[in-house]
Amino acid sequence: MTLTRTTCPYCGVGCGILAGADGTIKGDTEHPANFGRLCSKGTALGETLDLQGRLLAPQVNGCDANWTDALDAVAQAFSTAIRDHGPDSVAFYVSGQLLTEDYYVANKLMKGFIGSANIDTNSRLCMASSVAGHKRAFGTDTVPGTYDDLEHAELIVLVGSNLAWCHPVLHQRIAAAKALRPDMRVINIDPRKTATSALADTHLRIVPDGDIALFNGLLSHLAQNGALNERYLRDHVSGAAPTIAQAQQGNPRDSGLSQAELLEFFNLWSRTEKVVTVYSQGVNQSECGTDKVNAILNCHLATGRIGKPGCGPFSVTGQPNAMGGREVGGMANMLANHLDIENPEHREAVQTFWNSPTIPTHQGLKAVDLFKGCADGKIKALWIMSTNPAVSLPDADGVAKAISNVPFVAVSDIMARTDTGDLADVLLPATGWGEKDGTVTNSERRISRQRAFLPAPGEARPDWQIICEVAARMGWKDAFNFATPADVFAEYIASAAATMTFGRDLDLSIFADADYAKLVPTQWPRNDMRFFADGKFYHPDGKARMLPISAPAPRTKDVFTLNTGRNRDQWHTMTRSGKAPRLGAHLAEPYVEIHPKDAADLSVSPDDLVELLGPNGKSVVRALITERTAKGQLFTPMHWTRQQSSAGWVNALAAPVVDPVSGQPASKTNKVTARKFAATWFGYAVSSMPIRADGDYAAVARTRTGWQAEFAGLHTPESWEGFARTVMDVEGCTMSQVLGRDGRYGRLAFHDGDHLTGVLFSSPSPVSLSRSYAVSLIGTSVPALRALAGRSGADQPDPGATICACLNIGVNTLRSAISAGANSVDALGAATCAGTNCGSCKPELARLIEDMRQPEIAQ
Ligand SMILES: Nc1nc2c(c(=O)[nH]1)N[C@H]1C(S)=C(S)[C@@H](COP(=O)(O)OP(=O)(O)OC[C@H]3O[C@@H](n4cnc5c(=O)[nH]c(N)nc54)[C@H](O)[C@@H]3O)O[C@H]1N2
Ligand SMILES: Nc1nc2c(c(=O)[nH]1)N[C@H]1C(S)=C(S)[C@@H](COP(=O)(O)OP(=O)(O)OC[C@H]3O[C@@H](n4cnc5c(=O)[nH]c(N)nc54)[C@H](O)[C@@H]3O)O[C@H]1N2
Ligand code: SF4
Ligand SMILES: [Mo]
Repeated sequence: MTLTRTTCPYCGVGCGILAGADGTIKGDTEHPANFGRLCSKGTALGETLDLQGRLLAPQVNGCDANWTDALDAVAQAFSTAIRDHGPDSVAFYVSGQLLTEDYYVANKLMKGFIGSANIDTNSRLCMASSVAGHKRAFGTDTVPGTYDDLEHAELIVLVGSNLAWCHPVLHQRIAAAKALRPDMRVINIDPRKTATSALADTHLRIVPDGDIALFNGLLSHLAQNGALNERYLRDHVSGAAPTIAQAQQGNPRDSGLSQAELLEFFNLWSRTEKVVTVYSQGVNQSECGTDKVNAILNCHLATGRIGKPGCGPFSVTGQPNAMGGREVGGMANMLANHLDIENPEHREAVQTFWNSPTIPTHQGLKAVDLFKGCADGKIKALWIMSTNPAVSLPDADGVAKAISNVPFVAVSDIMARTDTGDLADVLLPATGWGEKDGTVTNSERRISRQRAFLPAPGEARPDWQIICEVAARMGWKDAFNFATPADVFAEYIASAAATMTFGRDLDLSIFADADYAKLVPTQWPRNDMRFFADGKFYHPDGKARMLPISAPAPRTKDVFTLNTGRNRDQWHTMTRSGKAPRLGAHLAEPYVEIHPKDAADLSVSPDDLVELLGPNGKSVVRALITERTAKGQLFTPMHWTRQQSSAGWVNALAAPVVDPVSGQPASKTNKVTARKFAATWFGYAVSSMPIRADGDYAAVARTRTGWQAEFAGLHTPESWEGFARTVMDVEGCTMSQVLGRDGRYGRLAFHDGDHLTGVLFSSPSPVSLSRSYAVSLIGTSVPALRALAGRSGADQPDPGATICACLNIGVNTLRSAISAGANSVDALGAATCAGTNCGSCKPELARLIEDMRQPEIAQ
């Protein structure tokens, strides 16, 4: 089997992968991001490559169409809107999951040819505050850090980052470095205790948005204790005095930490030269996200701890090409190549290079405003590519309505059914990972190739090609006459060279003569060059800027603060990761982490459902009672959509509150109320066929034998058979059932010939039976009565929810091994093999051991 060298399509770590057409996936030992390591999501990529559910042909108004008709429809709708209402009446909403080549042509088409800056991206929900903070401090959006710095640091501060789940290979690299150098310190700053906290020496549980109070406190401590780098400040930084004065006005206790915790942190930071501060969405996704970024940068600038090995601020990117999108300028407030729309010289240089008829003179609509523009009727034609805004934007139901309000909507996706695709007039089938060629830039500015190792399925085409086809039909054939992604890449590199006269950081000259086919992972500007090593920044005076920042007023506590984020084994709206049975088995339902005292106040017991109510919508999710979340705070994952759940998409609850500087939504601090969901019945179904997510509460997940679903409702269905037939495809199957006398209990089994194809269990209380055992019965010739008994036979111990996704090891198996004396992660690995493949579950193994030592849930 030939293996192709490519790059993982998930997170911004950008791991190298060797992939084969038979689904073989191996970590690339030669890739400098991962040196052969992979996490659970990367390892399971082979299970996501099947064509089930794929969009294989264009669709116009819900019917299969040919490419000519579909592309004509898009070009015509856009051209007509521009003719009748001007260029600002159209918009593209794109994604950090597009490849650089796709991004480059989309940006070129919108800004240089349509003449509007209405192209924004899901990076607005992700990296916008970091971009804005970098620009304010450095004069440009430069990420100075490298992964190597993490391994050479003496102190790593993880702020608002669940690295163990979201950048698992970086987490593994830090864990390995710490094992070699036990003196290395790791501090985790997060209102919630996470899997990442297990790696940390100290978890600082700040209040939500307590970061500024904390870092202002640190700055003022550094100033008070003679720990500033006066020389560095004099030569390379402006704004120090007013910034320090402002910081001294604040009260670090507003961070929610005790005096002792503060002092310990301040002293450790102050005396440790090599500090890397890693930050992510707990910083960016906030009403004061940009200010949080600058509060962190202020401390690094004040001590000159930047531009040197083993130290510096490090904003880790989420998506595989979040960085590439920033580089090409695919955001509504950027031009191209890190240049500014407002600068006439920049505009002229870009327009000249593109030889384009026009160039926008003002910024376009940022994501949240863009969808407001759709709701208001300002946007007449919208094209969404490689993102699922009807799920991922705040006020998701309002956004879905806004999209429906646009007269013409095109969606490019790889899947036939997504919550956003369901609203499109034209669906354009894109080739997905493994089928397309291009480049991505990871968190440390390293550009790597994604290479195809599978044929394009059906009629799918690469995104860059679809965009160029539309551009040609709109009259700009010559400017979009690219034959291959290598041609697009070459033009992009040339465009960066043509605009280098402005002395910006984006120097891609190392790629000028690159052989695209053989391109090896390469950092810009050069593998051995460190940004800011010479103390030169990109403001006109060559200095960096410290910015006076004030902390937000402490929050009122009348409602719950709903924090949202990610699970270890799912990727965003689950269109790909949701296909892998072993990933679905980790956490199979949408849930809310709730503190035991809050649960008690709401009379919520384990396994109950909780209804969350926000200003614009509500959601129903399973209770996960835990002290990991603080009292008054809740946490819910962002992954569930209308496709797999009936009430689990959490952004329905969110108000579109944004950071005023960056326009990034504050996804971590939604204001909600909560109550017990008064279910009168609960159900659990397994089937070899897809199950529909119908009813007041439903959550469907893949299993290794098909699908499973959890159900609950406010009104008990009149007939369990009727309900089973609504949600499962059991036409033509024989049915066996056991019903309770009052109709409140039901157990139904459906056989196709001898084979069990579906089972439904229902009862007035949460259904307690071994899920993994029920799953194992599907497709077997188990007799109905045995299937309906629902208990795991003595010869079939129930392994419980999967913790180790690679080797399929469940929580019950692990608990037994811990009870039998396996009291360390290594011992547990030796006893059960858990954690011995990719290692992504090691933090959870550690947590499990800790939990069993000291019961976590207070009674
Ligand atoms: N498994 C998995 N990995 C992923 C992704 C995925 O979908 N699944 N997505 C990728 C993408 S696009 C992104 S952007 C990254 C995101 O990666 P992360 O930012 O690490 O992940 P999140 O879970 O969004 O949030 C991180 C943490 O911020 C904390 N937090 C909330 N409020 C605050 C606060 O006020 N201050 C501080 N200091 N912390 C706070 C949350 O409790 C949470 O633990 O992950 C990437 N990796
Ligand atoms: N509440 C809450 N909301 C959040 C966040 C949060 O922490 N909390 N995080 C935010 C962040 S950081 C992010 S990055 C966003 C992510 O949110 P989205 O970008 O909306 O989520 P994805 O599921 O990654 O959507 C990608 C889509 O592109 C499709 N796709 C995959 N490959 C290709 C391809 O090659 N071509 C095309 N055309 N399509 C493809 C997929 O099938 C899928 O439909 O969510 C944001 N929303
Ligand atoms: S850490 Fe995991 S998800 Fe991220 S790039 Fe590496 S293998 Fe992919
Ligand atoms: Mo993201």
